[in-house]
Amino acid sequence: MPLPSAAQTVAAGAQDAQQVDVAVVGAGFAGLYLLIRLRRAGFTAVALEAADDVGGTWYWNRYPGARCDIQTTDYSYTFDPELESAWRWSEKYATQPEILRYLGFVADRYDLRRDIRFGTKVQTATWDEAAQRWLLTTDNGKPVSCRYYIMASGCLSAPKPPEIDGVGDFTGEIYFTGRWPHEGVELAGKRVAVIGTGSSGVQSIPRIAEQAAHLTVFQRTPNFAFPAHNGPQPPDRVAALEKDRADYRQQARLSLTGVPLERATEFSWQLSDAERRQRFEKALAAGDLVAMLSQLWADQGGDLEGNALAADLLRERIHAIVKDPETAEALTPRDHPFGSKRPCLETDYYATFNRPNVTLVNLRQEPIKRITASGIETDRRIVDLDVIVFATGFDAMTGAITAVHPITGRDGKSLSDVWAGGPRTYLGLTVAGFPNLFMITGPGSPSVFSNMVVSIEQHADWVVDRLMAMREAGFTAIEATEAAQAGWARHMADCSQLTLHRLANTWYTGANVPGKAPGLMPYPGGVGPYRTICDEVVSRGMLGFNLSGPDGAVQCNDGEVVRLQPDVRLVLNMLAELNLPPLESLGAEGARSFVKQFNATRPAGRPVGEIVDATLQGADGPLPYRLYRPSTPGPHPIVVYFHGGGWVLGDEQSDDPFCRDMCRRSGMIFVSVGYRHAPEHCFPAAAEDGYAALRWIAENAAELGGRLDANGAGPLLVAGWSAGGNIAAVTCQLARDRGGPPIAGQLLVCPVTDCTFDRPSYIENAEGYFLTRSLMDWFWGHYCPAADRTDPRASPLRGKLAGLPPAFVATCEFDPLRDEGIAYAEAMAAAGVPVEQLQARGHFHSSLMMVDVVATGASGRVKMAEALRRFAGMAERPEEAMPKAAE
Ligand code: NA7
Repeated sequence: MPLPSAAQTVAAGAQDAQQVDVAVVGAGFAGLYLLIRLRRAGFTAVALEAADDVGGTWYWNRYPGARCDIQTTDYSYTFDPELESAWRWSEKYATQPEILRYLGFVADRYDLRRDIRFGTKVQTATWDEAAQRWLLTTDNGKPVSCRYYIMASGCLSAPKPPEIDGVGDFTGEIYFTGRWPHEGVELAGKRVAVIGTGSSGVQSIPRIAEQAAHLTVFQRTPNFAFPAHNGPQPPDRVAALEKDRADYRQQARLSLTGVPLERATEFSWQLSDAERRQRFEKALAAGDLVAMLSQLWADQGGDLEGNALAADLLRERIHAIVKDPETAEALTPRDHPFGSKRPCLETDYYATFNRPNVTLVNLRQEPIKRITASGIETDRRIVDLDVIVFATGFDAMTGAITAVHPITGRDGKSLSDVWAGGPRTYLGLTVAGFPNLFMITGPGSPSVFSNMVVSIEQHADWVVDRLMAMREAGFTAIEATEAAQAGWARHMADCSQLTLHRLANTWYTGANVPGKAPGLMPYPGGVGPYRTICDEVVSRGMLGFNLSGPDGAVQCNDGEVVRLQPDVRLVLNMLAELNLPPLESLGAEGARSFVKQFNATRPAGRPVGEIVDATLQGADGPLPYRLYRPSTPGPHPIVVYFHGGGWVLGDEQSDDPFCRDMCRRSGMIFVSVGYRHAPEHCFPAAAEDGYAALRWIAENAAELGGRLDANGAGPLLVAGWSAGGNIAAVTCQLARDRGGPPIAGQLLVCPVTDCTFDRPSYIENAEGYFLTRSLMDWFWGHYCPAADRTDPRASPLRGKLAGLPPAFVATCEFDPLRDEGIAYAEAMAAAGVPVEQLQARGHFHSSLMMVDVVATGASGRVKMAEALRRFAGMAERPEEAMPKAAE
């Protein structure tokens, strides 16, 4: 007899199943809110919860000292103002019992328990393609047949196995912080070990030390921790909330972390030591994770140098508290940037190590060999114990979803298999191949990088709103497309470039679980941007989703929701919000003063060795220039630099941050030339000034600090951006044709190389990304009469290209000038010129110039600096030029 097919088995199982529209796993913050929303939207729903009561993470994590570490003002539901006034938190950081009471209060207030099956674990979840429903089998009671299946199972709910030999041999008591006994644990008079110093360890260690006869802490990696200063809710935070509750909550929703705190805008190098210390002390006094992670200086999160300044201050504090220097040093994190691993809020944590009944064992020096019947044996000692507490963490993000039960999607695909190489999701909410399955705060969503409650509400709202819209439109199935999912993975990777998370082994990246595929799992782009992206998916016709219904109804608007680099997206959104008139409508003077004002708002460039403002001899009189000298000992090669601005705007100072950055990275002198502008000085004034400036700089190289070779001439290079790239390219052609001086290399960044507007990049990007077709038309109109535009001094692509210096050509994807830049690179290569290209994905015309604003452009500048050094015959980058930012 043939075996029944999977579909037949599912169909048979469905017959006696509990039938609901939606099944939810979990009755924590997410599950409870989902039930409220689903019920209000008129869906039948059931929540399946393994525990005997509501609470989720707060049901299980009952260890001594367990508290939230986002302030309770913010760690609360916000969907119902009446609920907000009905509940008062007693502390700034509530204890686990109080949070559990809160969730119980919510469950009662909205009468949720009647829709929750407690003590029930889902054992399998299988998509029934024919019925377009999920069938869930459980370990307790009927299976469940549902149209939609929502995992609200939390990010940190699958405890990690201890991974230490001999656990089973231990004859004393063993506890996990994440599964702490409800009746509590008697520790008085006992010899206790805590393994692990993450948040759970840091919170529980001081409390356990107060009770135990002796506490031995086994630490593998020290964490950054700073005081919680718990107590009553801070009056200023409460006042800010009460002043305008709706506005406060809205600010939280639009913020990066889900907590409405202003982020620091000044960079570390703009502050004195004393100012930095003052900011640090203020954040320390605030006792707030988000404040310490975002209010010191703008470069603390994404730049190693800026980060190290914060880390040093935190390290100093540990040594000030802990009396034994060896213990203090062992507790001092030195192997990861601050914030790259989840920092902890502490109450008496460091002081606890001054107690006579507390010992720290540094597992980096003496790893655990095994657990024995009587205790723990390391390389150096045997510690006899009555109790071992594992504070060793969780199989985070994915563990809660895949380890719970097999999930089988379309065509029998297993979610564990699909995620074998790391989680793949669209928006962290859905997975291609798994129709009608949603995750709340899943991998790929802001989740643990945010105030979870804010993220949970956003997710639940988005999902339930979608289900309502589908019901309205007659669709019964929704599934992410592969293209959208792949795009999301790219966007995640782009966002993670802006952080330092890749430099730490953490549960954020799966590194805490042996064998787990590495990769940053939470979405690092911030809750506000994330929310706008989710909304954009909807406003663009459910972009990246396949919707289907009975009778063959189908809708699929496939595509990637974010193709821009994340910081480019923010910059462009910000510019769009300013609703500026087009530059070309301001007239040349108006546009110039706008650019001046705009540039004044940029972060000041980083310090270089020296800056000199002086004049040089142009084609028809003196021209101003600004020289940037590296702080490394000279002489240095010189780069003659031409700024951007369409031959009309800008000056020798307008690309200041770029010149500073490139001077530091390349270890070369940059001389930014103030060539003459149109319409006062039309073609070929700028081009001729470019060549004249090159000659003058070559002749005066020694005085400028330039390196000279045996022939008395050092490597001289040219570079330029946009119209300046045009001048740089033309200068190379003129130098070749007019007898020098020799040029060692040319760096052309988004250069204008041709006068036609018919390449695809002009069409695709005609309107969108600040530099528009109309603006280019205006620039050309000012600079060059139509009859002259094909002159190679205006359109170098039309000139002879053989014999030009080696080139590095950078182009940006969302730039009208993209294709002519690529065409120039290809044409030079075809003419035998050594050419390197950078085609910057997700960037716009100004990206590579916006130093410290578009941080994702830094990796491009690293490549440019390397190319310049190669052109100049310099092999190694000097220390100062090493990338310090997020590349
Ligand atoms: P964490 O933050 O993952 O901390 C676990 C700790 O346990 C951490 O110090 C680990 O060291 C340590 N650990 C894990 N496995 C071992 C083994 N095998 N041997 C020795 N030490 C080990 O979990 P928490 O429960 O503290 O906090 C989780 C989150 O909950 C927290 O971040 C907040 O978001 C709330 P490692 O660092 O891996 O070297």
